[in-house]
Amino acid sequence: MPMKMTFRWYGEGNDRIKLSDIKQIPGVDGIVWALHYKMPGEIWEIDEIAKVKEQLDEYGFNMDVVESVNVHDDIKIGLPTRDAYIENYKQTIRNLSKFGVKVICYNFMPIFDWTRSDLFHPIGDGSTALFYQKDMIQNDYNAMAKYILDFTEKYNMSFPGWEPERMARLDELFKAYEGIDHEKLWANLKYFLEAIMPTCRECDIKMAIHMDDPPWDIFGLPRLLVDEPSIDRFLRMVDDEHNCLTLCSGSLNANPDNNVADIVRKHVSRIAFAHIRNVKHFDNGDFSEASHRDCDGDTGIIDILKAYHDGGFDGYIRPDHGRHLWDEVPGKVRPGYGLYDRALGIMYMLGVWDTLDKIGG
Ligand code: DNO
Repeated sequence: MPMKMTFRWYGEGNDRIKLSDIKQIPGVDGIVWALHYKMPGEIWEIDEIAKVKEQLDEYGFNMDVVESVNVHDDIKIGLPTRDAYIENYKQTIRNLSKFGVKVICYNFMPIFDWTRSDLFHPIGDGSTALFYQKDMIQNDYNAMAKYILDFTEKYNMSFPGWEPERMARLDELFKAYEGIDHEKLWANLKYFLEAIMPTCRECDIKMAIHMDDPPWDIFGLPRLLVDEPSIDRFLRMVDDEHNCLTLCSGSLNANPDNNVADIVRKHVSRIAFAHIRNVKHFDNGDFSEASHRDCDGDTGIIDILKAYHDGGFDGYIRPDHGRHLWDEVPGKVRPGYGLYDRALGIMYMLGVWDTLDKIGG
């Protein structure tokens, strides 16, 4: 069983889930972690990383994958100040490598990370899930940001990529991105990657870009990693084994035209990190997240796992957003990141994987 199962954890005091709970989920060797209190552009210091290592060591988890070393807006916009932030990023890479980190998951989405219109949408079985109502995410970015920020404030939590300090100056940020079209954003991504690749090689760390979620432009902001041709372009643009993907099945498949299994078959050697999430589509373009079970959504989870298996995938994998089950009500759970449905997702994924191992596919 070459692929390495992981579980995302938001850190002590920042996640109600305990490492001792995660330890009881079969097959999990590594924790996907981050210093969530860091602002984009800040250096992650050795002593801060060491603290997390100590916590993970106590349970025998590896810290090979970091998720959300966020890229400063000045780098995405291509301002002259970007070089200083890139130097900081390189220092963070060096510091992480001292602890054996192998993969950094990041994104290059302007202003917003993942975007949803309802964080606790009832899906008919008593549970709730993240939901995207297309007509609500068209023009009014302030209304959408307010919905998310009211939530984080009410329940005293922060989401990576939704730092209140950045969100407080949204109009200013939108102004700064004026004139940044797809081609400029591609050029700025290339500049960033070419600048950090030598450090990645030296430290043997793979940069694994997360797909844009949802995979289309929102609020007039360009989004790049949206489909197979854009992924092809990205990998060709910086053709280095340290320039990799976090292939997020649910982000891509929010567009039903994207066939994630085909993309896995084509690029398995450049996928450092697999996010497995299932999505259910509605005719009007809305989508809901679903359990990991293949038939509960439209993403083709079994085909995707089989594509990884056939390709001899030996990278890291994790269940992505789950539903909120049982006592996981607002305030008691991070949206999409409860314990139960992600644990069920792991059992489903391992069930498929072990079967393929044992009887072949
Ligand atoms: C969604 C996550 C993303 C991801 C970032 C990485 O839940 O998969 O927010 O962590 O885009 O930078």
